[in-house]
Amino acid sequence: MYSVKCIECGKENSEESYNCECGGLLEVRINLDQVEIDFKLNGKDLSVWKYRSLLPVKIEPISLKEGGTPLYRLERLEKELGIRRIYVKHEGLNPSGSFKDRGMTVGVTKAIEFNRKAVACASTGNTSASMAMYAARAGLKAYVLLPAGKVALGKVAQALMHGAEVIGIKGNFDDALRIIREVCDRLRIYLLNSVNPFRLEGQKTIAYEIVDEIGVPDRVVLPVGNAGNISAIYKGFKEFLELQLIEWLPKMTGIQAERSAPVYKAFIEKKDNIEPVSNPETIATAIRIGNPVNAKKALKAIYESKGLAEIVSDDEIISAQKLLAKNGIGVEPASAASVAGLIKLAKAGMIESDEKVVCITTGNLLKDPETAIKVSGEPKIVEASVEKVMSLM
Ligand code: AN7
Repeated sequence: MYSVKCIECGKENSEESYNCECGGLLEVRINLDQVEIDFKLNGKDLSVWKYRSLLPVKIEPISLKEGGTPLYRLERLEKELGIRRIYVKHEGLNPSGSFKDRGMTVGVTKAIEFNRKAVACASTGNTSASMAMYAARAGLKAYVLLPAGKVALGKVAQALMHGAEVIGIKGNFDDALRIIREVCDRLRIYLLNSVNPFRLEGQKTIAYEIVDEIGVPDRVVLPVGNAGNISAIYKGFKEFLELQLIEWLPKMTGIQAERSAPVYKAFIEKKDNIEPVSNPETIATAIRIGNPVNAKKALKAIYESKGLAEIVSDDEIISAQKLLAKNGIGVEPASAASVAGLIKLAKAGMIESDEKVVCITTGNLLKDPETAIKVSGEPKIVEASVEKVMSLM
């Protein structure tokens, strides 16, 4: 019903490998002509597991009821930018507060299928929080490698509280991923970074849910770090196209922080792979990544769908975070990059006025309380009296 194949040489690999012998990335291929679709696209009961018939698992999944995230319209921004429809799909409302839960419910289920006792990841924060939560649920040992001092507080708290062994390294995310890959090979620990093709299978359900609720959009805009999510969502749309559930593919539009932008740079230079950025930096620490492992898949998604890549500054990210907050949508900085990118592209005339656009906000405001307070200002402190309080109102 599915197989794991190399995107470069096409060779079938074992389900438990993360890389082809030729070095190519792996992808799960669902045999779509044999699938019996047992869901209705009626906008109801959205969740990752509504689409189980298109997900490659053989056992009852380890689930915390992920997916089914809300889609909000931004009417004021539609008017301001002159775009027909702008939606935000708020992935920050998943169980651990980010889209990673969609991938982890599948990834941790595979760890159980493969009879593993431990899972591990390198992370800018959200992957580790999500993995720790699902590993706890499944009763697995969890090991997390983080770039020390560069992970938002809420995410570290989650990884620790859910019982992961949390190790900070004196290096960045890219160093952490290189190290954990080797450690996982040596100790036969199951690796749950997005080189694991099953992670992306869960995340492709973002595309399914969007179609389920509003039909196929013209464009999907999202932040790009390790470039897994853009690849996963594109795969979801492509599968629906092949199943003739939709009639076109949305333009996949990836947004990076300007000093962590290898995918953007490759896009501008019309290349099909990136050159790593050695010292990535941004206030959006979730996407502070210089050597995204899924870059090839992501660039393919952007080119094939006639999409775009764009960069945004930290100031633009924070403005968009505040704009979303003023619309009642609380997101962490990386998530706001999607909306910041849309605003920049729209002002540059790169978005058609009749487009139906969906921005993915990938993580919750509470993930990074320190940045939120830093950019909003501290609360005012006064004597405990009615007069003093009223003097500030
Ligand atoms: C909020 O947690 O890479 O392009 O280790 O946390 O699929 O990597 C997080 C990435 C966007 C980028 N928004 O997604 C990690 C990690 C948020 C994120 C991304 C991340 P990818």
